[in-house]
Amino acid sequence: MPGLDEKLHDTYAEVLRRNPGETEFHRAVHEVLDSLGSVVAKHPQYADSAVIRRLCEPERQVIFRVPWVDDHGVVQINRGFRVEFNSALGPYKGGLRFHPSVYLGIVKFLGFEQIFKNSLTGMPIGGGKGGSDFDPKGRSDGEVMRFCQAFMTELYRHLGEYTDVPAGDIGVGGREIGYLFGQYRRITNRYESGVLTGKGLTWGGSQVRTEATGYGTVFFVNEILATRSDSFDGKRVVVSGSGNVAIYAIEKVHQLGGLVVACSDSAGYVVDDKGIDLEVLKDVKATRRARITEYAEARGGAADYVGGRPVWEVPCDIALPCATQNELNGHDAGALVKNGCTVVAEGANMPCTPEAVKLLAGAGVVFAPGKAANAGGVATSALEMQQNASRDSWTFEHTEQRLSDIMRGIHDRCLETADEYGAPGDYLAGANIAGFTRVADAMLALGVI
Ligand code: NDP
Ligand code: 2IT
Repeated sequence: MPGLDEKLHDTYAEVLRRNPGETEFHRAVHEVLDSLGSVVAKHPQYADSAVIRRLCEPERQVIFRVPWVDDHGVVQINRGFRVEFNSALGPYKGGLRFHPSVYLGIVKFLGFEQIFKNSLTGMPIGGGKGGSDFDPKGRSDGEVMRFCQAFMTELYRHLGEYTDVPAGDIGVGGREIGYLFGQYRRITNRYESGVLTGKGLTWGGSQVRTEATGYGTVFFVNEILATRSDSFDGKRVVVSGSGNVAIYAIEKVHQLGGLVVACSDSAGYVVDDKGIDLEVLKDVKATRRARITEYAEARGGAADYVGGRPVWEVPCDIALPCATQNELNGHDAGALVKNGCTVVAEGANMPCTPEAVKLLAGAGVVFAPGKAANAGGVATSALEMQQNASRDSWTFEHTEQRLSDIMRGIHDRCLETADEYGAPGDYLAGANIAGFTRVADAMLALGVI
């Protein structure tokens, strides 16, 4: 177990033994444990009360069959998941992912990350995650609706505004949240707005939730730059993905004076040296759900499409991985360093492999881990819950200001904690330790449950 403090070896060995084959989950746990050596040395009560071992075991895991009928009358069977990981700080909170790669190990890695991310926001939300191996690509609206209804027909009994509050993630956006909320309302006969977040603005949603993850990531980078008396002005930025997080990261970079010159989807990337045209990108990817090749076609000679290659080969000052896990490896990190990139901030969850993280750190590139940099999405979900609970709705400006303040708070907490534990400037250590101590203290107070 390279790098792990001796006191944590047994905990990690137990995770490996109990969760065979769940490589993404193993990695997420290892990354947090790796930061906790100085914490258990300073505060033996965490080790004594088995708080870390308890944190690694979800409070509850639900796996269920999702049967539905496609447009040809054929019965389809998918698998649904909800992992309710930790509720020491509040109701389980975290998104739903619909993607063919989803299995228990992915949901557990995401749920585990979510505990520390949600803790870092300082808001009253526990950690959970869910999803299905359903692939929305190429499915009609009717098929997506019937799938969502079938999914919620089982999931509803585990949810509630004081129990478990899902939201979106890969493959789950406003359309899916609408169908899920509709079915929850129909089954329960309750207009319980606080049971899901990411709702539409006319039916209980919050301003800025759609934009929040991408905007929040860019606010976080803006704080990093400010500590170096720098700004986005004139910076070349590369963003991976072209979904919800990527689109609004691009929008905020442009608002702050940077230029996003490339973005991607799962098949390839586009380079547009004058800056990504967001109107075109939104039309291709968000409205028409088409392939990013169509972006290059729509831009004529202004943009090029490169298929099957990593977007990280495009030279930039700042890189924002906003697509999926393990999308930026050691080789990609090497290319970024060679081309002079100085900041990498994770809009996605765990997009950088451990080799990449190590290489970036060794080269002096500032690395902002997802559990800090992309926490703006779930934080704004918590703001949506607040508005639902008080039957209120805030303006865009007010909500965006709250988001910006929250991201500054997370940034500062990471740096202060890193300093306190002898790792100055290390955002990864700061995020892991600050996220851990808040939730661990709550667990200690609540007793062995
Ligand atoms: P979307 O479904 O809106 O977009 C996902 C994007 O990533 C698409 O461009 C997709 O390409 C690409 N992508 C997905 N899977 C792969 C893959 N295996 N390889 C390469 N590219 C891929 O999802 P989001 O934007 O919501 O989520 C993106 C990331 O951000 C995820 O890691 C998610 O967990 C994380 N996140 C999301 C939050 C949210 O509020 N939505 C909050 C915090 C983190 P294609 O179109 O080809 O499928
Ligand atoms: O990974 C994440 O933080 C999300 N997908 C958002 C979760 C939420 O509940 O808003």
